[in-house]
Amino acid sequence: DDLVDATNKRIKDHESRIPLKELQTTAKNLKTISGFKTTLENPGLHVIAEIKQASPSKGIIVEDFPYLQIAREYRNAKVDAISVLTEPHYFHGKLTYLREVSEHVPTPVLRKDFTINEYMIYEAKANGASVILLIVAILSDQQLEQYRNLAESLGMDAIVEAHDESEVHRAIKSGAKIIGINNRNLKNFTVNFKNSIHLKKLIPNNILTISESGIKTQKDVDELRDAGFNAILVGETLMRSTNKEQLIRQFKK
Ligand code: IGP
Repeated sequence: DDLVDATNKRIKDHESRIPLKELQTTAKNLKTISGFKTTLENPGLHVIAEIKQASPSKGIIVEDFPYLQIAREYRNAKVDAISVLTEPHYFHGKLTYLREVSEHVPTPVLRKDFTINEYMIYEAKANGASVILLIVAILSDQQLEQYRNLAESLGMDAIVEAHDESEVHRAIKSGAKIIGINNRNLKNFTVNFKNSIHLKKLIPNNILTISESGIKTQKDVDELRDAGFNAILVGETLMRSTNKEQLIRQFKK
């Protein structure tokens, strides 16, 4: 709830600086990479690598934050997408990180933020995003469907994020084409793959699935691959790694 309140305040500030009309024009004219969903449809476990400096559960993760260099390392390791945090208060993110990363590497970029209105969707596209995140816990059924349709009409894909059984059902009902299961319990920050592996079974095979958060070891990755996930989203483990390329190549095997 704090996060949603903070997001509301932040977006109000942006709206007064960049009017919706202006953003819509930029969003419609900007060429971004499409085909994230098509990539996930290929066989194998895909990797989405995240760029973030901090998180609510860990605080500052890395002091040094050369985000463009990290983006290039991810790209060299041939990740399937790069997730960029744009939320400023809890994750120390910035919209400019999203825009610059999208300008520097030819890899689809996910805007990782708490999308709560249409303004943020145009803003994502106008800053180079190929994919947005829609979190079931903070949106109504109507918003989930409407926001996904808007994203798709702008040539983006939407990851619909769930972390319990009822949220998975709502994600499916909303017509999600890609569902992200968050392994992290947002109330106590514990991570549980078993939960994610159980929830995966509730999702029809025509919907693509991503396992998100708390992925550390090769064993974690193998377990998620065996469970049939199409992709994993890895943040902290990669941010802390001194050889990101090698770690990603290993995960992909
Ligand atoms: C990455 P981790 O534990 O590998 O750093 O997690 C990602 O899943 C996490 O950042 C995340 C997130 C979110 C962040 C998942 N859902 C929603 C912000 C908003």
